[in-house]
Amino acid sequence: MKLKALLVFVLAAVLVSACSVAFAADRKIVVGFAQIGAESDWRVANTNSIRTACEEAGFDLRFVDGQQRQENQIKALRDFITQGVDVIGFSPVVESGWDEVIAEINEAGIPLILLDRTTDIAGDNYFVTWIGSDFLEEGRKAGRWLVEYMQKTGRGRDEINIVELQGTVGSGPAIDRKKGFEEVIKDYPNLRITQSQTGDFTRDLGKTVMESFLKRGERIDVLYAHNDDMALGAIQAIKEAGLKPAEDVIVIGVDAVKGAFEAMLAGEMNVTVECSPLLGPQFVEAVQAIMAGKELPKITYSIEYVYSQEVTRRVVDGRQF
Ligand code: GZL
Repeated sequence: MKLKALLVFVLAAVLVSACSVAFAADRKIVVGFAQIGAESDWRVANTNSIRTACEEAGFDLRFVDGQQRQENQIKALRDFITQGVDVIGFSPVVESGWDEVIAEINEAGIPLILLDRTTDIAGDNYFVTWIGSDFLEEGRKAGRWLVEYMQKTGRGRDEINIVELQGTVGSGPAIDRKKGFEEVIKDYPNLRITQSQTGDFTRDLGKTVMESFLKRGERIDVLYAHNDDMALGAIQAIKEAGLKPAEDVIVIGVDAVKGAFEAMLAGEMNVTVECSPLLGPQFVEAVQAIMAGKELPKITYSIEYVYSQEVTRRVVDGRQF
C-alpha cells in the first residue's frame, strides 16, 4: 500500500511542477524599470532603447519616469516589490540614499539589474549585473583630447582657462567625468579649471550657468561640459556674448547625441566623447539570462568612441541617437 501511496505522491508532484513550468512558459516576463527622467537627449534615447527592446522581447514592462527625483524612483521600486515583478531594472539618479529600498528588493528576492548609473552601496552582491559606460574613462578621453588639441594647434604651453559644466550633483557620471578629466590635466599646470558648477545635465541650466561664467569677465578658453545638452545650451550663451564657439571658446561635450554632431558640422563644437544610451538590447539579454537561471558578469561596458569636428554628414545620418 505504502509503495502505491508514494507513487501517487511522486506523480502528483511531477504534474504540479510540469504545470508550473507550463504556466511560466505561457505567461509574460514582468519587468519593472525605474528610469531617472527625460532630462536630456541621451536619456530620451536610453528610454526608447529600453522600451523598444522590452516590447520586442514580449515583456510586460512596468516603466516609471522618476522626473530626476530620487523619491519618485524609491516609490516606483517599492511598487514593483508590491506587484511582485520578476526582475527590476534601475538607473539611480544619484549614488547615495538607496540602502533601505535596495535591502527591501533583496529581501523580496527580486533580481536587480543596474543600468547606466551606479550607487555608493558597498560590494556588488545587491545586484545581478550593471550595464553601462566607464564614466571615468570618458573624463580621461575628454582630457586627453584637450591636451592633444592644444599641442596640435601650437598652444601646448599657453595658460588655458577652462570652465566646467558638471552633471547632476552626486550622480555617478558627474563624479567620475570630473575625476577622469582632472586626472589627465593635473600633469599640465597651464591647463586650469577656473570655474565649475552644475548644469544638472540640462540644456537650459547649461545656458544659464555659462552666462554666469561669461559675466565674470575672466577670459574663457575652453568649456568642458559633462554632457552635450549642457554644451549646446552653453553654445547659445557664448554666441549671445559675441564670441565664436569652437574658436574663441573650445567646446567639449560627452554623450555624442545627434545635436552635438550637428553643432560640429556647423563649426560650433569641437568634440564629443561617446556614451551610448542604446542599452535596451543588453538589458533584455540580461533579463532573459536571469529568467533562464544563467550566470551573468557583474559588469558589462558599452563600446564607445570620440568624435571630433572632422565628422562627415554620413556619420551623422547613420546615428541612432
Ligand atoms: C550617462 C548618463 C547621463 C548622460 C546625460 O550614462 O547617465 O545622464 O551623459 C544624462 O546626458 O542625462
